[in-house]
Amino acid sequence: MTATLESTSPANGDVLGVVPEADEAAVARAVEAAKAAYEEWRLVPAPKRGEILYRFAQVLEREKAALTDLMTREMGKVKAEAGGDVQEAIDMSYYMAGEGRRLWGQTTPSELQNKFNMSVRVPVGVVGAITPWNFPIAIPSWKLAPALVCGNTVVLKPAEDTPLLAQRFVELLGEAGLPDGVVQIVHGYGETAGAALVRHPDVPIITFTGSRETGILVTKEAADNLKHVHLELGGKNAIIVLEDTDLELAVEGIVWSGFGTSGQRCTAASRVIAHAAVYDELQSRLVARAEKMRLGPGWEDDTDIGPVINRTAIEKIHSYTKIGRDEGAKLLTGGEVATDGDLAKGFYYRPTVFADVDARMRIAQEEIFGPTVSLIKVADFDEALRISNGIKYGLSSAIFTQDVNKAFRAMRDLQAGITYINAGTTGAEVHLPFGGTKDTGNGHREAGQAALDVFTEWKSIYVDYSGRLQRAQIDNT
Ligand code: UN1
Repeated sequence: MTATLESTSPANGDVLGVVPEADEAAVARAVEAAKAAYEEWRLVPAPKRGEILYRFAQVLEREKAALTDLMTREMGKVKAEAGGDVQEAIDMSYYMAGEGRRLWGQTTPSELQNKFNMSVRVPVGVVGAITPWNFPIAIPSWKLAPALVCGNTVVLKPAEDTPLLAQRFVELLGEAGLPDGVVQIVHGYGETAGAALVRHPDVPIITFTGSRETGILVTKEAADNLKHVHLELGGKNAIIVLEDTDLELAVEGIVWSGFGTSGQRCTAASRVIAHAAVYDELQSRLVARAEKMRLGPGWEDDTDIGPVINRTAIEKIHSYTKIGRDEGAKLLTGGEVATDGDLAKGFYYRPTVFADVDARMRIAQEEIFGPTVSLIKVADFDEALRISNGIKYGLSSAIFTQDVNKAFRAMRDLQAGITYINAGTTGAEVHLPFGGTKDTGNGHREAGQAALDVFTEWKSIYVDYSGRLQRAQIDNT
């Protein structure tokens, strides 16, 4: 009997479907099929590959409502955010479709007469893509759209919590005209299916979004085969609020980035660094807003916060509430699992705000991946910058201020891959590079033009039309 994986809703425990679970042999078969498909796919002209992505974007638009609904059930985020997740995939697919007619390289003069030099992008081969559950449609598109337009084939190992959405994603690629074999999907856990993919010698490149700890494991496993490894890992992103700012706007930004997707974004704002002059007022406004938020299933219109993904997640989030209290932070609101009525059937955590947080506390240093925001009071702008940077991650950052000088200093000095001025830490657009510094990654970026660098190798080509052997760097006269 083949093993299976059940998809259940974090909102109420409903069983949504069942998919086959891949063991090492199944992963090997998927890789073999993707490897066979590669020989033809890499020769399909890039504009034609792009046209398939264009059609895929159209298919996603057609399916947006159905995918949005499924996402509220399988992953749990609220309707508006689920629609946004699908929209990111639509945007990315249209964007990368256009790359089919660009994929620019360079031409440059030669040192020698009658010689032509250029560089072109070539695909890498079979891409192993390991994707998380928090953006179950958007993140597969961030990886697959550029990988495919560049001429790679893909084995996708989606998160075990959201297999049905990933399955739909791959089916729709087929509907858009992607030839059989070009994308393979394998379901399963990181320790089994994921590890088999990372170790497989015929997969020269792994792209992974997930935790810092797993990213390190992936890097180690991939090292023996000298694979390319592209990592998008955690964040401990801060919003700085200076004394000159529009406080209501800042609160809006904190609510959206701190509690949106129940805090389960790697770009989520889990720290707020506020100037002492506005700290008390900010604190009371934020608590008032948090306490008004309605928890519930994502598909209900008046839900503000959906469930978190599973039992392990809610236990981890709750353990940080205890850690925060033990460390001496002041719990202002939330800090508990919500169990009233039907909420008891799912994994709902109340939006949580800690005040009097010292920047060195664990709740201010470690990624919680839940609706928990820590408030840190500072005396001035320099201290705010120092604290914002004083973590091991470097994904997103934000500052609310009307002072243009400080805004420009923040743009320069915040150690992060993304900086927002007068907005929260979330909301990246697909045509700019996405990723972070320090332990958030390993120097690569996805999205934007930067994604092409992940999914291609540069090849330099020299064409000598002089009719004689010219030797670069050697005196020919
Ligand atoms: C993630 O949390 O892994 O900028 C990605 C944002 C989204 C993407 C987040 N567009 O918040």
